[in-house]
Amino acid sequence: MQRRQLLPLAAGAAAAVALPRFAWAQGAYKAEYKMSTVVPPAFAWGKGGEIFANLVRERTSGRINIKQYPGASLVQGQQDREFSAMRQGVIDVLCGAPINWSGTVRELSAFTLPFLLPDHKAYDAVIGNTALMNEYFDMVRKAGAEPLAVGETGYRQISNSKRPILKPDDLKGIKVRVVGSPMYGEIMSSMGANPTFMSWADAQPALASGAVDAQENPLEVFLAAKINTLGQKYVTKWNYSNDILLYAIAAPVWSSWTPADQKIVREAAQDAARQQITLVRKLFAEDVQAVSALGVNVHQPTPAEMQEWQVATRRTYARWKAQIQPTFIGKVEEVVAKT
Ligand code: X2X
Repeated sequence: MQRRQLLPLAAGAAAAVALPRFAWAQGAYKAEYKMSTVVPPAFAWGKGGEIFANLVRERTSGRINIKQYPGASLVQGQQDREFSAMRQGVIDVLCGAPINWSGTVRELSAFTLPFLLPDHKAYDAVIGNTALMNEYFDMVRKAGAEPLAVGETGYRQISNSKRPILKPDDLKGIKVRVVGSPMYGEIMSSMGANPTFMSWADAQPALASGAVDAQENPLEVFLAAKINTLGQKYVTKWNYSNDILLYAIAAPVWSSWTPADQKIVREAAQDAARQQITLVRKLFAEDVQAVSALGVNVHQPTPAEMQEWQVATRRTYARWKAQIQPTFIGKVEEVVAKT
């Protein structure tokens, strides 16, 4: 409605004078659309946000100006508040990991179950499955945002300051910082570690002071944040969880744009997501070498060790599958089983 009222404005100034003043206010584009990212463009997923904002600015000739706020600064660093802040109108554009929003929209964290997506082949089969992703996108719409595209935040690996982690028992007594979902906490506690929930902003000082011994993040994050300088000496590349990077627009913002601009923005997000995935995978392919070169001990589990991790997390997996979205996750499992 508002959009239709606005369209004649583009045709000429004469039409504009004829319209009541409130039509401008309701339908006008904002000078700036606020995009939250947890990490800045020095990290692959922050970069994915930057690429998107730049493409949108270029392709709309500046009509849609997306400004990136890294460090989740729009929510004072509390990344778990991003989704509710988006619903309240504080954030217009999301470019983030749904695991961070699992307290608000648990079903969106469906991809993060331990060892659900064992490798990139499985990951691609899932995000490339149109029926599955349409179902997921419908969940995003129900939650109040228009989903545009899916990138990859990256396989999460555990690091610590104490000892090599080769088997579940090695985690006993290790204090580990976890993020987002209580599921990550339960994965750790089920194996005897002591998890503490913390935002990314708080994680680095906690590692530096020794308040926690361990953390889990993609190795590109480890490298970009120089986590090795915070006493983290041992890494296990166990690929236990990989979240999507979801590009989405707050529903009221989305509906304030013309269909032509919506199309541009959607395509820009798809292009940005493709570039972001290429970047994150290039870094993934090089990360063992890059982290080892810093003098960090990197362990790559054998198939038998991988089996042990899966067995150790099986019960937590089942519990959280039931709590998150069992039907949808069942379909994800079917797609993965065929890879
Ligand atoms: O806080 C983290 O560990 C991070 C950057 O990986 C997320 O936002 C999930």
